[in-house]
Amino acid sequence: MKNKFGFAGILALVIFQIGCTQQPSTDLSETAFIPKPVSIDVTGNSFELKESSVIYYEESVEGLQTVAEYLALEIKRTSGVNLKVESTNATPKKGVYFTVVNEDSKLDTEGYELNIGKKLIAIKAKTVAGCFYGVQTLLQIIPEKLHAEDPIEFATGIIRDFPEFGYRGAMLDVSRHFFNVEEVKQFIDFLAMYKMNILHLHLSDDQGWRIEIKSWPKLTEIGGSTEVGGGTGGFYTQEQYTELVKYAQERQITIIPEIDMPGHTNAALASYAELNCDGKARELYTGTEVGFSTFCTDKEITYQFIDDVIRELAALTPGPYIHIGGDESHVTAHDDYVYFVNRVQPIVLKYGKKVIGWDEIANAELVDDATVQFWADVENTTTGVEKGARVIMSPAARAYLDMQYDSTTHLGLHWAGYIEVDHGYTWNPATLVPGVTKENIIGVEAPLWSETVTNMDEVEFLVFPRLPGYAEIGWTAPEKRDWNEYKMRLAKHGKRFEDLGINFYKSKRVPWEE
Ligand code: NGO
Repeated sequence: MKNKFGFAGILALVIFQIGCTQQPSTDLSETAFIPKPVSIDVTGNSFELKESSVIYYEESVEGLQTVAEYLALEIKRTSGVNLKVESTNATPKKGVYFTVVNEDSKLDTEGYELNIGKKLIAIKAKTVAGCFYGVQTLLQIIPEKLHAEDPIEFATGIIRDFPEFGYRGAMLDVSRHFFNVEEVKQFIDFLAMYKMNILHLHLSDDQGWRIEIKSWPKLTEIGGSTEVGGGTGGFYTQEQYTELVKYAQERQITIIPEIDMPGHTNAALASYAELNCDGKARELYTGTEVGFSTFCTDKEITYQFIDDVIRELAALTPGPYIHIGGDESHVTAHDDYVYFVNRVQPIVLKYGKKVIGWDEIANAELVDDATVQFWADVENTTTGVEKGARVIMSPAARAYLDMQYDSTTHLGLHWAGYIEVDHGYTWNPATLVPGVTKENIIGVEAPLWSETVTNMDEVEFLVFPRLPGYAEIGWTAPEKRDWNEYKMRLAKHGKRFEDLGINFYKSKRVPWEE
């Protein structure tokens, strides 16, 4: 019998059906992963997470429970579903399973394999960090916000993945404008979503000293009391700072504290008269000029002070690095600058940490294991490499999150140029600076300076959507990156930003999905 709707009718009905029901994708390669994974094998089925599903983690692996619980919390946040988390000593048949293996030589220390089967999602890695990145990949498969009636479905397949660079970071300047503990935690969450593993905190500058130093209390009492524009400023107590360090650690992020010196030190110079060559305390400063302040490099008290600060800071820092700044010391004589940096580096080593400094520190003798952070001066950076230093790539003209997108977006500065989303993405750290190659580079960092940024809404506008691009530059090999392909993936993250309540810049160069 002939169907009364005819062929066209059936076709219309089918199209209507597809349009109405949200068909889950069974093609894992359709997911807009950022950063782009190394390999995706599609197996064409789907896995459904149910209320009864259990998240298992391999017993007796330190830190793995935290990762399993993180996944449970994220599932709860996005879908409202409360999943059980349990340890096990055998591979389960269904649910989600985390395991840390030694034998898979192809997985690098931070790599992972995410195997989504019809009944079991298995995440294995050599380290807990690898498992955490597997979670971030998994979370990108489901929408940011699910309705109670929506199934939590994942297309099946196998993703094997590892990063290009071991150092993938962003910096937050909490000195020019202060950001409190909750705000910094939010920033940490942004980094975690995109598998970044470093948060560099710029803790001191002319306008504010933001970390409690118990042996020099006036640093925060006086030096922390204001900020750009004359607001009330603020600082972290050592307990609060420790809380931040732990919050970051749980997300596989290392905090690198920076005390900028010998320039950019007006807040300290206002707190203690004896740190000035003339013995007179400076006025607090709430403007945005740079390069006018300096520690007194030929007074012994200066080095006693720095020893105390670094001793206390090192005790709060489980990570390997302390950043000593060193940029724009325009009123320190060259020889004094070199003498100063030569004296400060051994103090960092004495307290068991490695030195990082802005590219200017390459003018001094560099201690073993020193790292220079390239931001502006190519010659400084190549000098650093010649002296055996490793390099962090933070080119201002490409990677500064505080540069304006274009002349019509008002937040930010433009001394290094405008950085539209494509301009921030289309560069290769290993070829940008002649004489600085992949072997010299430990990774990429995108700094957010806060002269113009006063609250999280403004932070978000400058950070998104550029941050995912810097995360991808750090994670994905350059031959696998292409702007025209990336922008399509980024476009799909717009909905995610909206669901997270992120105030992002809707660049016209990205075909955002409605
Ligand atoms: C420069 C300067 C900072 C400014 C920033 C603004 C470095 C390393 N020192 O970068 O003090 O805040 O530019 O973009």
